[in-house]
Amino acid sequence: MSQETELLELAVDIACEAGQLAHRRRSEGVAIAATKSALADIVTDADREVELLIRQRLSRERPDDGFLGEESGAEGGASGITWVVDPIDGTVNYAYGIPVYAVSIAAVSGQPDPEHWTALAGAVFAPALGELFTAARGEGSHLGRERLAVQEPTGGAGALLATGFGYDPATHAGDLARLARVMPLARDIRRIGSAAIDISYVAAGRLDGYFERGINPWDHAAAGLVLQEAGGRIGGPGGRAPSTTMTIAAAPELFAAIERALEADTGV
Ligand code: LIP
Repeated sequence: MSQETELLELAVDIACEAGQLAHRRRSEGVAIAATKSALADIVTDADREVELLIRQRLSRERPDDGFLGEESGAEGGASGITWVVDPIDGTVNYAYGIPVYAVSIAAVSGQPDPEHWTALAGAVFAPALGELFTAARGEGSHLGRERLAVQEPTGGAGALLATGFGYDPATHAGDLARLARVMPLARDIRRIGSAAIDISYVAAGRLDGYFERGINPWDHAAAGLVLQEAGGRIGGPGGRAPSTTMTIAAAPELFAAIERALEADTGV
């Protein structure tokens, strides 16, 4: 068994257990534990509990690996492998009872930042939807058992694009200006509320493309590999890695078109 497959099997096992916990806690009622970068940037007790479960499982089964989680931060390891985790991506959806949220778990090698890491395995599990997206480097990506392969949009009606808006209202004018610049490429826009699901949907052909300013490494680490292994591209403008400045995800030609549409972006 390859290292990638071994890491993926563990990611899937833990993501499924963690997702079932998140789903159970949602059914029991969700409490907001705190706000973070802005009033709209919330964390629930479930976010924290789910990340703790994931961290404890990984610590038991791979004690020498590093960890980078949205809620509990970073811890170095000795193995050269780091687990990049978003316990509940789509937290606002989760808090409102919108069943579109996912546990995102990726294993990466190298420095644990998107500019330098090599993603080896990724699992995105949406428990309320009963859908599991997986990828192992060099071994393809799947939705359940279905092999994924991205396609460029056809038919001339434009691309079905997804995006998002930051938690800080001060960023919304810039987000809307960027959306206006990309709109000529689109047949329509979706705002799904979970970057991991957005990017996985591009891999599955449910969206043609995605772009968003302000998402974090844990939001895209697993889904980005799912997309790459389906023949898609994830990154920032100018060949840079995805970052809080901008993340674009699409088949290669559409990626370039979105990148060009954003190139007048003043970064506001
Ligand atoms: C969310 C992203 C989403 C973005 C939200 C938020 P979280 O991550 O998945 O795409 O629009 O602002 O960043 O906070 O739910 O893990």
